[in-house]
Amino acid sequence: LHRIPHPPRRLPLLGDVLGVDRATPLQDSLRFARRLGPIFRRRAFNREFVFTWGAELVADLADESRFAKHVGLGVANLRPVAGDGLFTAYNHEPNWQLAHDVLAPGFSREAMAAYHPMMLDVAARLTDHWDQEQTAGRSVDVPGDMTKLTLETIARTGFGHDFGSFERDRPHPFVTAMVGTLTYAQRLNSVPFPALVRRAARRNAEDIAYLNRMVDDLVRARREAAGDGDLLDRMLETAHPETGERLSPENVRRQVITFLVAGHETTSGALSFALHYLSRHPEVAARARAEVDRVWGATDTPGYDQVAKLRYVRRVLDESLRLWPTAPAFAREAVEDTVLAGQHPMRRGAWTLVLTPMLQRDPEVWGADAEQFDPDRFDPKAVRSRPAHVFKPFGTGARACIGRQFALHEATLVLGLLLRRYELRADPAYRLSVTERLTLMPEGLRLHLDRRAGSA
Ligand code: MNH
Repeated sequence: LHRIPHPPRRLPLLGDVLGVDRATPLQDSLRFARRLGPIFRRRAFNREFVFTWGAELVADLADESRFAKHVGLGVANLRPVAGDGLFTAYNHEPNWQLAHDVLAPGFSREAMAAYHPMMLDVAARLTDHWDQEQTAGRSVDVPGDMTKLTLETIARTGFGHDFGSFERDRPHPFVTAMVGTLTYAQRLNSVPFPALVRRAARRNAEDIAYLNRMVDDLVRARREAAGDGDLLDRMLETAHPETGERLSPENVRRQVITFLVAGHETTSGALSFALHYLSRHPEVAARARAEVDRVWGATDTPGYDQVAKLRYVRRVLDESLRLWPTAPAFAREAVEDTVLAGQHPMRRGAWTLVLTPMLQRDPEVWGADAEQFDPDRFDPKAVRSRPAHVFKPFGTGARACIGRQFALHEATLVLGLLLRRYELRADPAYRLSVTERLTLMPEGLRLHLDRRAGSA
């Protein structure tokens, strides 16, 4: 451990908390990373964390025979909300494998193709809203509207539910409660004793109680009237293919909350960053738009297969997720005593936090212009020229994101629809500012729209 660098000046109790901002722990860590190199330590309130981002180290951490997901920090702080749901389950909890096996078919190609028309319906509500704003000469609230879109999409495809987000002036109480619990979970990492935030803790308990009530109502309604084979039907009805076991009612509640939260917040951020970059790179937007016109022809309601064919739009998305992976870190623990990359001894259970944004900006891998937005980094030749495990926005191994295809399909579809319908104009005064609540989101991003001639 003594070989791993740390900041020079350390306060006896506080540790390395000088010059850090409680609201932006991730961006602070990125600054430390640039100073201290591919592996470093940070201490706060007598707890010490090891951060890793060097490509060689991360590739070694991806070895599933020696390392596994660690449920720590922000993820562990979400246990009161999401319990042994898929995202927050410990590796050894039997409900992880059970839920994984029961729910994986909900993300198969067939399942995705069935979600596609529902995604189109929700996207039409977004474009209706944007048409109105455009006609009225108003700019649009990108992160706010992307959050409405992605919440409605997961609610509709997963649970046959409609939050009515686009008909509301203020976010749905579910969103407020969810943002509350995410912010609280992040904040717990930067206070020495939870007792210091007693009022926030009470607020958090209320948020969790609200989420539980809302989800219990939703599940009760479904038990009375069957759905159309969505995720919730699978949770309630599907027995494990081998053991015949089913998810318990308490676990179903945890899974519904998990999917409603994990299924929209990160996709919303990814779409928002992509729209920001498209508005700043008109030549990229023009190329992407030309591809949409070519692949979709005359139709504004593409079929399922016409989305995967938007190769360049997908590169725009990948490049946005490279610079701002919206779930910006994941933790790995040693499953046995081992030596990380032949250099750093780790005891069984020791863990480190992988800083994805730094991994994905490492100039040794991505070149001297790694901080620049350039979707051509993801053309197939360029991808083949890079080592494995240098692009990890969806995590790694058995506990990687189950919703990856879902998110990529939804986001590519929506970017295609928006590029086809609008020209995006950035506010020249806007400077990208990133807010953190475990996930990342561009703050205060508004865009002006022009309708394209000929779009229906
Ligand atoms: Mn998602 C796990 C990123 C969209 C549901 N997700 C993860 C992990 C990352 C991640 C990183 C691994 C975290 C860890 O190792 O601790 N997820 C994303 C990103 C997007 C995303 C960047 C969008 C862009 N995720 C989605 C969507 C859904 C979803 C959409 C659901 C519809 N994610 C999950 C679930 C897990 C997860 C569930 C936990 C999987 C497991 O541990 O088995």
